[in-house]
Amino acid sequence: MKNFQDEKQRDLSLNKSDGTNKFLTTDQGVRINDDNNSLKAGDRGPSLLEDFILREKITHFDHERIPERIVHARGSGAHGFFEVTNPIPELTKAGFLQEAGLKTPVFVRFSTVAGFRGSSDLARDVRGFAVKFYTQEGNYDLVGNNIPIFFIQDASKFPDLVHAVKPEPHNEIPQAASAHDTFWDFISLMPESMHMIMWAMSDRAIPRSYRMMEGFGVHTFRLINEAGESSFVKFHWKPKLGTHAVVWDEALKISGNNPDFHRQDLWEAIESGNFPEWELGIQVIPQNDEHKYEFDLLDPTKIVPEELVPVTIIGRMVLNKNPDNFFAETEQIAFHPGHVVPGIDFTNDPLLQGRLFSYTDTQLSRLGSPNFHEIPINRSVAPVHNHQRDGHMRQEINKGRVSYHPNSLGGGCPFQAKISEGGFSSFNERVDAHKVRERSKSFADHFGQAKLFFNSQTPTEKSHIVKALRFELGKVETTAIRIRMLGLLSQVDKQLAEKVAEGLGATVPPAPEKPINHGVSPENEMGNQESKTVKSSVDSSDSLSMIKNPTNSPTIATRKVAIIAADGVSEAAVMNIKSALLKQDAKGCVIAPNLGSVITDTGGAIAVGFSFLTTSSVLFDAVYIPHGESLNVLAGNDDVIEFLTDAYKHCKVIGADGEGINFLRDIPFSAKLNDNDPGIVLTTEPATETFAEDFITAIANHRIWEREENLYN
Ligand code: HDE
Repeated sequence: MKNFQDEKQRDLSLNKSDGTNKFLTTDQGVRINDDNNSLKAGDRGPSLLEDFILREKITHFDHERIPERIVHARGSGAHGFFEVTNPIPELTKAGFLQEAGLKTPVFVRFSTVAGFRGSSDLARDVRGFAVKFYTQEGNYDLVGNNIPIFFIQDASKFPDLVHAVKPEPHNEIPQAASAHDTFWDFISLMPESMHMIMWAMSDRAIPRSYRMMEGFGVHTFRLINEAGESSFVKFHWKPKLGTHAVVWDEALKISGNNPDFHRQDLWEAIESGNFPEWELGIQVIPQNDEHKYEFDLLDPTKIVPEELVPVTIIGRMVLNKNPDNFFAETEQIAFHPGHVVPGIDFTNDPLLQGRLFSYTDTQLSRLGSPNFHEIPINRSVAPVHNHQRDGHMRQEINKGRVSYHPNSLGGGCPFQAKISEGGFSSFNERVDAHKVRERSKSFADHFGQAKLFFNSQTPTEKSHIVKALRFELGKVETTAIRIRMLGLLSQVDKQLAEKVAEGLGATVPPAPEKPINHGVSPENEMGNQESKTVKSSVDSSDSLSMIKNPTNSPTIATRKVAIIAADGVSEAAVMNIKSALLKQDAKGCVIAPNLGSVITDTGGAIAVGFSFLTTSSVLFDAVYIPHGESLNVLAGNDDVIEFLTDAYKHCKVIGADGEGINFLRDIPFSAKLNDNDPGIVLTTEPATETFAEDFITAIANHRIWEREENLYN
């Protein structure tokens, strides 16, 4: 079997350049003799207009920036491959899904939605999860998110949603945050957003890592087989490392300490050979089951519960190469849900239909030309021949006098492909209807699946949702908006609304306020539809909970552990933990009052990774306090107390041995320490394998939620 895994890298190599051992030149290839001084009339005189070297350099610099994406501006990407594990020829004729073991190159870009390009990775937000497959039949883009549904049902509301969540237009505040009046004003008037709000207020919106989040195609798509038969499909990416989040207070602190937290995490994992991996799963709904469920498959605010249609794994994706140049690859990549290949097609989901227009349109202003497909990262590895011509920055030199079809002068070339030759043909769907501006009645359930999601959460997760809503609505200044939101929340779950209300010092309104008209029909206050609740046929779904999620795998690979040290630290203890962590592909990093190295109890020197000034507890997954004279040096140190207190508060595992145990008991939070806390791993016998094993097992459980105040106990 021919594998195409490296094909895109070969293609990109045509455009790569490396200045090592080369002369410095102008853009025209002229060697530069002095790059430090402009040409002047005398060494103290004015600069001369004829200085083409200066003019070229400054002009290029002046035009270096392109508009950032209106949404998903901040992102990070990587190269990799997709490998078929379970081919599905009976469902689709897409070539890249036909044979087990077949590998197709991919580029993936993860992103936040609301923040500007320079904002923090840790905003409470949906994450984009966009995958470009460079297939032999052309580019296929699966442009999804880490949440399987969306805020709105119709594309016409997207500009409103984005205007509402972006910084407010009069003062451009707040950056990368939904916790402000305009967002919640809009949401409180859009009951269809309630299911998505449950997800966005859950810990899904503050992932621990891009490598630890699920991805979803969101819309229902179609698969088309060789016989032209269609099935509906939902796409799922399941991370090998499980789905994990940070806690909100931690997210806020990470934003200050390292706004590039996710970007760096992805970069470092790939550089160190710990390649992030996901499985691709599909939920397949036969064409004849289109109307079988209590929700509409075309409604992007609904999931298909896995209890009704299980997810079948068909392949895996591995990210194994960082970009060489952020701008050329991550910034210039142009995704489009309309980039499909034969065997994959759209449905009439009205949100998807609007997206099919938007993505080319936005590239025209962002990348500046209809030739954006020629930019190396966007270039298809399948041959491209057509009669599209000219335009800004055209790269291709089309030969011959013919640029139209049909033609006889060019022998009819390039010629159309029959379907049997791989020509794309749309699904032969029958459409027979009146032209209307209406929302389907089957979209009117705005609360059924919001309830399903909330009911599926563990008490810890429910408690986090309440706290997130208290935070977000607490930042809203207009009381009426808060109250309107409480009314909507009470339709999801009474207790949820009451607990949020308690934090806001408000009361839940007895009857939810009727949302004002958001449609076009003046005779109906709700626009074209009455908001109603349809009971989900599934009461609770484990796959919706991160804590119960079966994809959680007990591994500590790539996790970071802080080892608190100073001069006099036990060398055996530090080395024992370091090597035990390394065996699990995790990393132990020594943190000390100063950089350089610490002198150990045996007179050796251990390199310090960070000082307390240059790092923070929130950048680590666990903390270890080795014994030794170092503890006397560190006793009473405010930085150490803060470091450990944050680790404790953020439910992280803390390990200590020997006198380290007493050291821990002197930290103020120890008064709250529960003897049964599984995240406090202590031993009087330092540097043993058993201790390292216990410590590692505890870290693999991610967080010790029992420590938190739980509003649902
Ligand atoms: Fe997007 N979206 N979107 N979106 N979207 C863009 O395209 C848009 C939606 C998603 O890393 C833009 O190139 C409309 C849903 C991702 O480059 C723009 C609507 C989902 C990315 C655009 C939606 C997404 C984008 C901005 C409602 C999940 C980043 C820059 C009709 C399935 C891709 C760009 C990357 C980017 C429009 C809704 C995912 C403006 C009109 C639903 C992951 O074209």
